[in-house]
Amino acid sequence: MAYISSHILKNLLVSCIILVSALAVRVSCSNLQLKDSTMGDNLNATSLLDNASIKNAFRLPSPLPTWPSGGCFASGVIDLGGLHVSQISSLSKVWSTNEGGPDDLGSTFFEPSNLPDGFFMFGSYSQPNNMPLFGWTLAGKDTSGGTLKMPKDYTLVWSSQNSKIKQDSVGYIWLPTPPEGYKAIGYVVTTSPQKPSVDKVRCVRDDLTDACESHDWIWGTNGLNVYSSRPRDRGMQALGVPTGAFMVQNNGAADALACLKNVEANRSAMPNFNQVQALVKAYSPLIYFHPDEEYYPSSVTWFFQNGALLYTKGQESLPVGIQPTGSNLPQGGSNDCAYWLDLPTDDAAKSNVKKGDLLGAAAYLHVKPMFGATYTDIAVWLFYPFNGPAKAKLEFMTIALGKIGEHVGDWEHVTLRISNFNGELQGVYFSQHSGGIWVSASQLEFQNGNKPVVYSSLHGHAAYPKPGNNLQGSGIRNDTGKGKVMDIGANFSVIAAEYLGSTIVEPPWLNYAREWGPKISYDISKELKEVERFMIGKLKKAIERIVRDLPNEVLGEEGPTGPKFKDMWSGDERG
Ligand SMILES: *[C@@H]1O[C@H](CO)[C@@H](O)[C@H](O)[C@H]1NC(C)=O
Ligand SMILES: *[C@@H]1O[C@H](CO)[C@@H](O)[C@H](O)[C@H]1NC(C)=O
Ligand SMILES: *[C@@H]1O[C@H](CO)[C@@H](O)[C@H](O)[C@H]1NC(C)=O
Ligand SMILES: *[C@@H]1O[C@H](CO)[C@@H](O)[C@H](O)[C@H]1NC(C)=O
Ligand SMILES: CC(=O)N[C@H]1CO[C@H](CO)[C@@H](O)[C@@H]1O
Repeated sequence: MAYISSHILKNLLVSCIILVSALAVRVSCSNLQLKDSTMGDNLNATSLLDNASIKNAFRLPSPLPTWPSGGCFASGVIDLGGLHVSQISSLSKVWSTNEGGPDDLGSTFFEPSNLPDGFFMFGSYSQPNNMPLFGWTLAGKDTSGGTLKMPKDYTLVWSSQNSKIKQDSVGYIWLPTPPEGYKAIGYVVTTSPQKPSVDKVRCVRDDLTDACESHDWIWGTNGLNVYSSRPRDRGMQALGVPTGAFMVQNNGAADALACLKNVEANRSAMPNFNQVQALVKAYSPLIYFHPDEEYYPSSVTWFFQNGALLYTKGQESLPVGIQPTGSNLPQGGSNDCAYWLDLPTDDAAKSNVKKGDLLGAAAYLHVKPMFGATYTDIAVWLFYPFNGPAKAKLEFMTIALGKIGEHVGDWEHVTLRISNFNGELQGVYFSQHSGGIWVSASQLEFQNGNKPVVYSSLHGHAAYPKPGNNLQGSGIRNDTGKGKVMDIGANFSVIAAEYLGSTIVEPPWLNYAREWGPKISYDISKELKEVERFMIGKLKKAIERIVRDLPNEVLGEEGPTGPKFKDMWSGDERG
C-alpha cells in the first residue's frame, strides 16, 4: 500500500488513459481441381500499389504446401448430404460504389466465375473497398436429385437508380423467390433494371438449410445496409455452413436468406492427424512478448514440477504437490471451489514460478470442426503461471493499481480458422480478456512464410495483431511490442481433437475443472481506496470509472479455469 501511494506522488506524468498492462475415416471423395484464383476478371492486382484496397487481391505470402493425402480435406468439394458445395474465389466484378461503408470507401459486388462442371451459383459476393479482395462464395451441385431448384422469380430489393452516391453504374439487388420447400441462399446483383434469368442461380431444399444471421458491416447508404452472413448456431456440434452471401437490411426490413447445413454431419472434410500436423507446420503463429514483459508462459508440467500446489477447501493448511501430467488433480465435476491451485509458498520458488519458463514452454492445441465441418479451428492455448498487476496511466500520473489485475494461472489463446475446401488460412481470433477479435488473413502480419504474428500484451497477455498501444474497451490499454518471441511450431502438443476419436489422449490436467489460481485474494474496494487516497475529484472519478469497466477476468474476481471449461471450447469464439 505504501508502494502505491509513494508511486502516485512520484509519477506525475501525462494523458488520461488507463494502462492495464495486466492485462479418420476412409472415404471416397471426388477431388476437384479448382482454378486457383482470387483475381476478379476485371481487377488487376499487379497494376496497383495501394495494399489496403480491394483493387489488390490478397494472397498468403507463400504458396500453400501440398497437404498429406487422406479423406476429403482440401479436395475442393464438400458433401453436405446429396449436395456438393465448392468454395469459389474466382470473382468477377459486377458493380461498385465509391462511398459509404467502412472508411467511406464504398463496396464492390462480385459474381463467382469459372464454376466447375455441374455447379451453380447461389448468389453474389460483396466486400468493403477498404481491404484487399479476399473472399469466396459457395457454388452447389445436386448429386441426389432435387436438392437444387431454380427460383420462380425475383424481387427487386433495392437499386441505386435514384441515389446520388458515387458509383460506376447503376446497381440492382435482387432476391430470388424460391419454389415451395426451397430457400434462397444469396442475392443477385446486376447493372440492369431487367430481372436476371431464373436459370442464373439455384435455391436449396429446406432440409439442407440452416438459419443465417448478419455479421460484419459491408456497406450502407440511406436506410440500406449490407452485411456479411454467418450461421446463427455455431460451435463444434453445429451444422450450419456459411455461404459467402451478403445480407441486406432495407429500411428496417431484414432479409430472408438461409445458410446451408451439413445435414448428415459428414466430417470427411476434416483434416486427419497428418494433415493437422501439416497445418500447424504451415500456420503456427509466432508470439511476440512486450520488451518489458516479466511473466512468460511455461509448460503445464514445468509449473507443476516447480512447486505449484493443489489446495482443498477445508484443508487449506495441507496443500499437495502436483504430478507432471496432473494425474493427481481431481477430474471432471464442475468449478465448485472445492479445489484450487496456487504458487509455491516459498518466496524464492514463488518468484521463480511467476516468471514462467519461455525456453521450455509448449503450446496446447485443440482441433475442432466449425461451421458443419467445412472449417477447422485450431485453438492455440498458452499457459502463463502469473498474470501481472494492472497499471493505470492517468493525466499527470502513472499509477500501479495495487494488486488489481493480478492473478495466478493465466490461460490465453488465439484460434486459427482454416478452410477445409483447400486448407487455406482464413483468419485468426485474438482473445483479449473476456472478449476478442477476428482478423481476416488479409489483415494479418506474417513471418516465415504463412505464419501469423501475434503480440501478447504486457503482463495481461491479451493477444493483438499489431504492436503498439492497443486500446481495449473504455480506455484499457495493453501495450505490445517485439521483445522475446515464441515459435508455436517449435513445441506444441495436440491435447484434444474430439473428432479424431482415440487418436488423441487428453492429458489429465485438461480435465481438471476447477481454478488454476486462488480466488481473488484482495479486496478491490480497499485497493481502490488506497489508490485514491491522494487523488482529488476528477481523477478519483476517472480511476473509479476505469476500474468499474474492467472485465471480471482482468479484475481477477473470476478465477481462471482451464481451456476445456471456457465457453469457446465447444462453442464459437466471441466476436
Ligand atoms: C461423407 O462424404 C464422403 C464424400 O462424399 C462420402 O464418401 C461418405 O460416404 C460420406 N459419409 C457419410 C457417412 O455419409
Ligand atoms: C494489368 O497490369 C499490368 C501491369 O501494369 C498491365 O500490363 C496489364 O495490361 C494490366 N491488365 C489489365 C487487364 O488491365
Ligand atoms: C504492399 O505490397 C507490397 C507487394 O506485395 C509489399 O512489398 C509491401 O510490403 C506491402 N506494404 C504494406 C504496407 O503492407
Ligand atoms: C516442449 O514442451 C515440453 C512440455 O510439454 C517440455 O517438457 C520440453 O522441454 C519442451 N521442449 C523444448 C525443446 O522446448
Ligand atoms: C503507457 C506506457 O507504458 N507506454 C509504453 C508502451 O510500450 C512502449 C514500448 O513498446 C513504451 O515505450 C511506452 O512507454
